[in-house]
Amino acid sequence: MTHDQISLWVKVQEDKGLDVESVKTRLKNMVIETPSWGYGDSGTRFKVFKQQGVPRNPFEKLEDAAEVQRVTGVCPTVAVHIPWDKVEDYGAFKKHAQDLGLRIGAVNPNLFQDDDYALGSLCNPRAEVRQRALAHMLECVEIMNKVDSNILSLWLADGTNYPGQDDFRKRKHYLMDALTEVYQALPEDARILIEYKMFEPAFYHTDLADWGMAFNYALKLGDKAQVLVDLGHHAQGTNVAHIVSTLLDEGKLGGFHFNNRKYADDDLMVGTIDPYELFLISLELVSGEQDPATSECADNVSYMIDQSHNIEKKIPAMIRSVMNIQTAFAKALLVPREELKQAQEKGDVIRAEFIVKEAFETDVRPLLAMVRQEMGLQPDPLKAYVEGPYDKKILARGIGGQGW
Ligand code: PSV
Ligand code: MN
Repeated sequence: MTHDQISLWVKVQEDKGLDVESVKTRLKNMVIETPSWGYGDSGTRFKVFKQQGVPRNPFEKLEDAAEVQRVTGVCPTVAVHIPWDKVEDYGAFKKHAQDLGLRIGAVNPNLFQDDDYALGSLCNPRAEVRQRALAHMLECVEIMNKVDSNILSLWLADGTNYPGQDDFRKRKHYLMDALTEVYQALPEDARILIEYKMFEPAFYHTDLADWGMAFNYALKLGDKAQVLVDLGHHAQGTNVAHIVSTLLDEGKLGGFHFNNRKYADDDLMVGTIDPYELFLISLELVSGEQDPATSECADNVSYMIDQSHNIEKKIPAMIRSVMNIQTAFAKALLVPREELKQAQEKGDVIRAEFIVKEAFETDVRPLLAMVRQEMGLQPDPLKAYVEGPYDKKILARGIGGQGW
């Protein structure tokens, strides 16, 4: 991207009335959290594929995350998953993150990989299993204290496979009781984000099936409980942007798990299958930030990536996802809100749709190149990674890194 191309882009946008400086500032302030599990080996239900150079322990996962941060500049935090990232000394773990210029982000409990959880964890019909799951959640709260995390991220894999298998309402009460205890144990300034998922691993029902159910628990628990939207967890055709907007308006949008899907919870790289959906979601987020009625909630939304890179290389995949989020967000920032508002109020459907689409179709590469250069980065993070030494250096780790 030449200097002239960038200057021309700025001129065209300024002529259209865009405040390029504030758009740049917003982009520079983005924070996108990457998941420790996105650096490890993963696969499908059928096979975990092993790649050479994958981290062998949680410390090395942080090192990979630091590499993503080095080239993107917007990924200073890393989500961890317990027990996958269980370590002896969390002080040393936190220090390792700090030394790499990172912080620990959300702590994710694991309520799905224990033999005891076949019939559920917090909603299991057996009291001793529920108790065990609750103890694990409380252990994660303890870890939050040790690593200075302020988000407990809950994905509940609980559900049933067959009609009649268990009592929906009983399970609902078990969950409420457990979440109440966890909520009370949360650190002072921390939040619990409740993730919903329509199906899988359970197929008849899941105990937290949709945003309405997650919202209901969050509402009853209190201000420190909010909803987490994972882009792969809805029925085909669901209008996720509308869900985002509703949650924002209610002050209950806590965070995202960005990824992309074609069919179900595919955990593909963000923005690869449906970039327009990602843009429309970004539009709601930007609109939420710019409206004083919703800005407090919007400003605290945690942008996290949740992916499993099965066939692609982990670090470049993560970089691509970050870039795709930035692209969608940059386009959303271009929408002339006042003009859009006027078109909406006049009922000018054609104009309103055009305004939105035009922003989506605008090439924001010059803008992002400029932002990155001003942040002291290379304009193309992927190229910076590929040309750097890290990709080769990690090969020495060999095959057989940590996976699920
Ligand atoms: C499984 O669906 C899942 O992808 C959930 O989205 C969680 O957030 C993630 O795994 C980590 O447990
Ligand atoms: Mn998720």
